[in-house]
Amino acid sequence: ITTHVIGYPRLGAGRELKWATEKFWRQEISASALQEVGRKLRRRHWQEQQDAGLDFVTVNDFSFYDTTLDTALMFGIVPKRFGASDADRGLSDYFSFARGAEGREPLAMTKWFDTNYHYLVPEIDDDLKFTLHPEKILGELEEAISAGYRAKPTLLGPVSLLSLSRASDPKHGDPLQHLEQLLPLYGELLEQLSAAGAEWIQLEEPVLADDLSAAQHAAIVRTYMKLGQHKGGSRLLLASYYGSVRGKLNTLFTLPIDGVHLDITEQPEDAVTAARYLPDDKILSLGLVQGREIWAAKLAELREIGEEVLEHIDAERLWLASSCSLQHMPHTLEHESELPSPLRPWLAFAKEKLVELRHLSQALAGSADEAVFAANEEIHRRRALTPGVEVGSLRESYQALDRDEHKRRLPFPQRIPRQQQLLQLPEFPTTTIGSFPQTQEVRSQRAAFRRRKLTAEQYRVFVKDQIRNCIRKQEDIGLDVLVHGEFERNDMVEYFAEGLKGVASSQFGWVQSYGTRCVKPPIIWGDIERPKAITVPWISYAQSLTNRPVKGMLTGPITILQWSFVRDDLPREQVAKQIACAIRAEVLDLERAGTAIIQVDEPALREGLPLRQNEQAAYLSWAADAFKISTSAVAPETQIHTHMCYSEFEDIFQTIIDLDADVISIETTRNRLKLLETFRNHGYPNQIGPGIWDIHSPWVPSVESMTSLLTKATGIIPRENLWVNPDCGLKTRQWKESEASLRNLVVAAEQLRACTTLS
Ligand code: THG
Ligand code: ZN
Repeated sequence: ITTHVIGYPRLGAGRELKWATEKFWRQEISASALQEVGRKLRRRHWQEQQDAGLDFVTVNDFSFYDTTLDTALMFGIVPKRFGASDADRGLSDYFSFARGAEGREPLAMTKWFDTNYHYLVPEIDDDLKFTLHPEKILGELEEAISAGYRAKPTLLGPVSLLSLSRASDPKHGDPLQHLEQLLPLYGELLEQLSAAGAEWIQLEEPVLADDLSAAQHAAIVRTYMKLGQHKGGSRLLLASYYGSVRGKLNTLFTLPIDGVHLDITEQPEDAVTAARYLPDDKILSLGLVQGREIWAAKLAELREIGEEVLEHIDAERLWLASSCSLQHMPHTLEHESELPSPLRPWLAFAKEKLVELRHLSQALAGSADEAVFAANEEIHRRRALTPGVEVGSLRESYQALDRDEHKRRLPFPQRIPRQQQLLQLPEFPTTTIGSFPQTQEVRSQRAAFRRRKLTAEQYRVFVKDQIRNCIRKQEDIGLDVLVHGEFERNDMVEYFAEGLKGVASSQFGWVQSYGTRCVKPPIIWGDIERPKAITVPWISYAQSLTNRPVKGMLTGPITILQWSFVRDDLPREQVAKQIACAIRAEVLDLERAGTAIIQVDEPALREGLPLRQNEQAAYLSWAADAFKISTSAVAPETQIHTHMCYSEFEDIFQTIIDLDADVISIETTRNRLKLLETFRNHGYPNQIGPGIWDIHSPWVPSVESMTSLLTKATGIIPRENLWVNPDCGLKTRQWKESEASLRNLVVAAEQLRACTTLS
């Protein structure tokens, strides 16, 4: 029984690649020094795979930024603005695709399937001539082979590569039309890998788990019929992941490839089906160890699946693997010393998953370490009984809530006049999204507090100082609805997680989000309880400084869920509702403390949408419920705001209406006012704050640019429903440009108010 992983985390357990890359960007180290860090990390990660007893190490899962970018460059997919495609680009050129350079926009970045990883979108010019640049993959293969590893190179397959790309000119539509031009280069690459000694080559086609279009389906068949002729002495493993391939096994099994990798974590019954029909000339790679969850495997269950599979195929044709690349989880538990004690044995990060694979393969080969299996069973038995995992009193209150408390007491048309009577806001009220610049000082004071160099009291005094300045500044600028500025928060999800029971934080559990940027997702392991108010002291303090309304600022339940590792012993829907109950309590505490406007942000609502259409309606329904549980307990006089930044709203529009927030602020500056038209066309009934300042750019928008956008907005949305705000938080901006921009924004709102004839 052969063992391998689809891919391994690449930044290093201490995020070494991040630190080195950022040093290179600041010109503190040379390109060759950065290359050396890359080499050492690859070597170390292969050694970890070998030490754990895997039969293959995976090669070319390494990247200095993103493997989709690497694959695009391998085939010369470079838009014209970057100049002629050139075989040996240096590292600086490489990073310019990701980060832009003088006069050159970077490639777009977007979410990678339904993970929290983001990839760079290859851009295909209409007249692009593909060219082969295999140096990276060949170099890494040579590196591994010469170091004595049994190396399995991997790369993204052509159908997924093209499906994830976009045409530079949108009129030229479907990038799949380039398949015929691209295939010969993939063929040539396979021949070169084969000549370089690759025993197996892994081609990744994650699109296989999507709802394939007829064209994609045909492209898969066409591609592998053709590539099967170019593999030389190598063998081809076609890898699917992020879900079941469902009805596509028949197709895959007729292709001239040598093995199929299936992610069976979603539908374990796929394993036996596949084994039963597996043609004699193929191997089956069973992705049974969770590649993107951090929970220790239930070894007995997986062993049983393996045993059933072995009733249909010989051990030589069975491979065991992670379901997908392990890049979506932290590197190792080894350095964690502050996890709550019962939690630790429940977890397995990437390095620990390798050991799970070894134990499974040994067991299936008849030499199980039974003590390990017994201990694993005991851990899972005890986990269910651990205090905090299931809290009876909480479960009862969640159940009780499920019935009828999802709705505001009055409909919007009756709420809004009451709110207005209380708030007395002018037409076109001005506000911001929540955060103000996190200066170096704010970051370093928080770091000092975390390292216990600052007492809690000293830190509190510091944050209050920041809040006071921020309120003064906003009053001076003339904004109508103020915010406290969020100086006490690091990452918004981590911040709330720290205030909740049933949620743990790791110390080093970083996961790559994109490039060198990482997140440290909280670990939701038990029933969620909010022992005391989280934000109320800060908001109350801010409100005590001014007569203008200060918004309470909260992160919504779906975003907290989406950006955490979630327990695997309760449906996500129920975890979402538990978080919602905690937010609901916080909302009520804020209201009790006199907060008239409470904003509950859901930037991740859209990204939680399942890939497959038949799962989408159920998700949208419970996601909307969770938001409504969070926000519906308040009096009709209390105004609920929400904010969403990524503007692919089309397919979730009814849900946005269903949220029934009194005011929604959205990003509209980049796609002009198209989004507002969408809101109008769907008959959006409540108030809207279209972002009129693109905070992602450092430019200060002029008054005219903003009045122009607002004037156009009044042609689409009734003026009494419009708010005036930037399109996102100001956390990453500087104070100087923020202040100048907000002053212009206030003037723009005043001009609109003065101009009563416009409509
Ligand atoms: N928070 C969380 N998840 C997220 C986002 C978030 N996922 C989606 C999206 N936003 C990802 N975007 C980013 C943007 C910036 C950073 C990470 C993800 C970032 N990270 C710092 C770094 O890697 O240096 C670490 C931050 C820290 O030290 O806390 O800048 O907003 N949860
Ligand atoms: Zn935003």
